[in-house]
Amino acid sequence: MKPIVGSDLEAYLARGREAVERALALAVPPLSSPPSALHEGMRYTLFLPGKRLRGILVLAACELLKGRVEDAGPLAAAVEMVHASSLILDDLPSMDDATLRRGRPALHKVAGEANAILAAVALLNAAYAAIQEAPGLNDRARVAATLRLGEAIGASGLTGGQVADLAATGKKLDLESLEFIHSHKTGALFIAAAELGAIAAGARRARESAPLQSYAKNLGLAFQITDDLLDYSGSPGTTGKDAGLDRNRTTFVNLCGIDGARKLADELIAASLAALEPFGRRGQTLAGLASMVRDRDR
Ligand code: GRG
Repeated sequence: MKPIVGSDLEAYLARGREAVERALALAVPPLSSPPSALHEGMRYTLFLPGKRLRGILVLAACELLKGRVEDAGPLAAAVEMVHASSLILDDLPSMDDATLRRGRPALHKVAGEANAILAAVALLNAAYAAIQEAPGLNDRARVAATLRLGEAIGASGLTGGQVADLAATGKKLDLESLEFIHSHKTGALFIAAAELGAIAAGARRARESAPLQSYAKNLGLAFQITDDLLDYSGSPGTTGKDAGLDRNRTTFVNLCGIDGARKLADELIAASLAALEPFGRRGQTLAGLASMVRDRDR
């Protein structure tokens, strides 16, 4: 599978980011709604510059399965709202105790902990509302998207992964336990993003969405490994996040070494590309996203 590369990839990602921003602007409740402090909090992290990778994945998966990209917009917005909610919660003093997010102070630093928690909860609800109000989806698709996103957020996804991660703080883990944590904490939302794109395209048969799930599963874990590599060697000026927050945790870098982690990420990216083979040339854009994850510096 040959990915789109260079300026074609850059242009594709820029168009994807713009489409996700437009969908978010439509989906997020108006700033004029009371109470203004809550609505400002909901927008703060959400509209700081993120890569929008998960939202782009929703749109690209829909496009791959010949759906209408505009039908997938509200689902891309829902996934990005869930992602922003998870970042706000993850940054709290009781979790990662991070000070910096997307290049700016974390929400709890500017709005206080209580307001940050409430903004995160309200973003989750806005995500579900976006699915219910999606104009291009039938009821069956809305139910499927709601269920899949709920699974990804809950005990068998982000929340379960986060609890396992917090419980492991200060402990030495083996590779299997580390993969369990991150396939839930990070990977689950990548898989849900690809599945929501497939749902927007009207895919019902496992034959269509199973390769996408396999692509997203491998991509999500590779993304986490590159995140660990950037936590180790990236600079806050480029990543927009605190560096070295992982020093009390087992990471792919301190477990496998830099070269070992790099090799594992490359293998997972190769597996994600292989999963796209059934789609032929149409898989080029998702292959491009995978190469971006492999080579990213932020
Ligand atoms: C109820 C939504 C919810 C979550 C509760 C807090 C929590 C459980 C889970 C934390 C999940 C989390 C933040 C995982 C880390 C994933 C990760 C590597 C994030 C960085 O993503 P990027 O680099 O960020 O794509 P941008 O800013 O570019 O979007």
